[in-house]
Amino acid sequence: MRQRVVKPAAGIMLAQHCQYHKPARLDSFKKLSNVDIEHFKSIVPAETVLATAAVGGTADAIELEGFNADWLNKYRGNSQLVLKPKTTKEVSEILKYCNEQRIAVVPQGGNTGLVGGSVPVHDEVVLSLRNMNRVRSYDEVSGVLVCDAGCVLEELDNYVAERGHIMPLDLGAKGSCHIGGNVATNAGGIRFLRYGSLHGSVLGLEVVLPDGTILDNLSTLRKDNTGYDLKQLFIGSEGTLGVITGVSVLTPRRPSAVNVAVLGVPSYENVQQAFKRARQRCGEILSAYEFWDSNCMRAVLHHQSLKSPLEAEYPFYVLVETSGSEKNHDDEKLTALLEELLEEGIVEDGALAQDDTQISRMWMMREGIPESLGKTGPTYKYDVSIPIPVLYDVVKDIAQRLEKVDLYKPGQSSGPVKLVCGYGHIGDSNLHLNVVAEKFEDRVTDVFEPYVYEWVASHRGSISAEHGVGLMKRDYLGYSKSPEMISYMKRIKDVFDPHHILNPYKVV
Ligand code: FAD
Ligand code: 2HG
Ligand code: ZN
Repeated sequence: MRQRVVKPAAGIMLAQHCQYHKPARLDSFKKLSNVDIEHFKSIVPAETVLATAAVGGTADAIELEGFNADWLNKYRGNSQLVLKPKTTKEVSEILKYCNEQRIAVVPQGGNTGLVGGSVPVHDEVVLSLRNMNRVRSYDEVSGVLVCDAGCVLEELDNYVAERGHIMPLDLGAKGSCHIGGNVATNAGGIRFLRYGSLHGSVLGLEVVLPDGTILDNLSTLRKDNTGYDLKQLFIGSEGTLGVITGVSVLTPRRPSAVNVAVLGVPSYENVQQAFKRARQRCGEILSAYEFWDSNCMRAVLHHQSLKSPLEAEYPFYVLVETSGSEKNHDDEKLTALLEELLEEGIVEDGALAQDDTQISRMWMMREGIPESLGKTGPTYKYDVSIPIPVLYDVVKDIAQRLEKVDLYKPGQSSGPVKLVCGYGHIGDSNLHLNVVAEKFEDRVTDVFEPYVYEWVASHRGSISAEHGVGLMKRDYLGYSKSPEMISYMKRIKDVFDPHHILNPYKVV
């Protein structure tokens, strides 16, 4: 079982968090008073109301710290009130009141989001779903799970594993993130290659709208063509249209045979060739194809207690996973693939996991990258979709731009920029470009913002493959969406949230 995902060292970064454009507080939002706190205490259990003295409560500001600061310690709000309702009805009453009173609200799941979407910008009320964490039903025949939005992904995966099934998504933050947060961000992760997007796996949602209306669309049906599929609008809406309180999701049969190999690859060109070959040779049992570069590998080996399964260092590493039901058959296929790749020089070394412990160590190597980079220093993160042939070019390009202006010296772990690296779900054309700096500062940011977004747009990519827009990319949405599309997005926002109380300042 994986542990809750660890936040990078907060102490180092707290002083530096505010290096981002913070929009001004909108005067149209009410400032909370003790009258509001008393009202909330009358509609939800008092112990689920966490209010500071500034608004008539008794909580210490430090108790609200974990709700005000994001995982990266980059974005920080100043909320004086956290509400942790236990039922959908309570969520409905909270929102109805906030809507009437024009009180701004930020829905929060596990707070593992990476784009500043999950924390307040100013004094918005934090509506945490963490107390809504029950499985509502599970159908072992169809594999349909219906649960509260605040269930932790890993706990759900354990729950369905006991019944022979698997959650259709998995990510490094699984020990902390909620299924509601996953749906709200349309999270991708490491099982995307095999099971696809949540737009396909989520069968129904229960959503509370800002005016308190409960939209019960908690269908368990795979097929339903009765007009507009409203739930799709909430998948990836990042808490701006409604609060997701219940989720119905299709869980596939858990594969009984899983094999993992890590490969040492001499060039990015060869990473692509090996992918092509893996698809040819493994076909339907190929379940993940992840890559990372040598800078990531050094960081992960330094910060996690892991040893590389390969003898030497390589420019690139690939993790290949197969999942099937015939152990011997799958073993043969992966072994044959490895032999072929080695013989043809496409890869220079490869290690095949011999047991479950080795499998999980190999995965820790890949999934431990964000945490390891966070321990190295404050990290700028770009999560982009780019056609595979040019996917790694942007990493090289950014490194060169930083070198040119003397902000980065590759191989030296000090300086304004310590590390530029690339990794990600290459099988899904999804690159994570990370730049680890000494601190978040304008002279560094200006080198690659908006340059990265221009670069991505020029290749018809997406400025967010999986983490979403949040506050971070709000002003850059135009690089991936046309003015007409943005205008329709705004109109949809107006329909569901006419007073814009839900997650203000984010997305559109
Ligand atoms: P939060 O961070 O709390 O919120 C995220 C957004 O969703 C916010 O805008 C918030 O307002 C909204 N929201 C949350 N809950 C609700 C709700 N119930 N109703 C309405 N809106 C809501 N992401 C990937 O896609 N793939 C990865 O592989 C991946 N790996 C990660 C690895 C690490 C180590 C970390 C720290 C993050 C990773 N992420 C990844 C990003 C993050 O974990 C996902 O975006 C995740 O889905 C967020 O879930 P959460 O419960 O933490 O949501
Ligand atoms: C991953 O794939 C996550 O590990 C996080 O999406 C990526 O931190 C990042 O940039
Ligand atoms: Zn990712």
